[in-house]
Amino acid sequence: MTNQFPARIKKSAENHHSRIVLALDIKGKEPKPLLEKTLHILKQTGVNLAAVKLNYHLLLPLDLFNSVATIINEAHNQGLQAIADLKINDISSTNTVTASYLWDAGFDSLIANPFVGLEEGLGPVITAAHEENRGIILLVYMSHKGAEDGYGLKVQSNTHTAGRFMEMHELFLDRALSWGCDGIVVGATRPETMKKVSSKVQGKLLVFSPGVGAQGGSPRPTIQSGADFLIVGRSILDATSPAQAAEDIRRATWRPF
Ligand code: BMP
Repeated sequence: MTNQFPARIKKSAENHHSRIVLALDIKGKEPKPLLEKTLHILKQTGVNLAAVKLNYHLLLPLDLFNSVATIINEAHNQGLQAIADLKINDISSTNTVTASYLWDAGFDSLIANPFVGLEEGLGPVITAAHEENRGIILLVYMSHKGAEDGYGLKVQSNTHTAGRFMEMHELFLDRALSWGCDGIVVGATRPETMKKVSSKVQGKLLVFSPGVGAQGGSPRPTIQSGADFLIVGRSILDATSPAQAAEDIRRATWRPF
């Protein structure tokens, strides 16, 4: 079966004229008010979004098959895709169990770390995801300052680059392409990298970009540099009116595919 995640998220984007993935990074230790607050934000902002992303903020305190599934269900009812952001990063027997729980809860895609490699790492997860019609998004260059300490390292891959030195993020981009992934994450705080990546990707992968607003990146230039989607958390969640903030970013950044 062909994996339809890229087509589904583009359709959600077209339906809402939105390039926004809302990071539902809502804090709270009591599960019931946390769920209520999340659903409230989702109802207020959903019409301005293409997708939602759920991180440890919700996946640790909430019950996966109950509250998390309810949030995903609400997102789907609003025509939005749901991305699980656990940045999975382990051996394949663990990764595949993690992924199968996430698919059972209803997620459409997950974010993974290419550092662990393909064989006995992410390979079986990518295969299983595509069999289940779900997407895999790989980290290529994260948005925070210290990302340079990892993604900016110069490496020599004997299997991949014929002895040439390249930066880790270039290797990760090649992995995302050759492993048949669906999308990548590149920080909005790295406009030059974004331009290089998008010229190489040329529509073969969706480019998701976190780091606008609170982390210093700018929404419109990030889309103009080639990002397909902006991952936005605090600029919307902490605004006086999350609905208005989402609408403002949506209007400033919408363009058709
Ligand atoms: P904010 O807009 O509040 O900075 O949130 C960004 C979101 O994207 C967070 O959920 C964070 O974990 C995630 N993220 C990121 O900020 N940088 C990356 O490189 C990768 C991420 O997933």
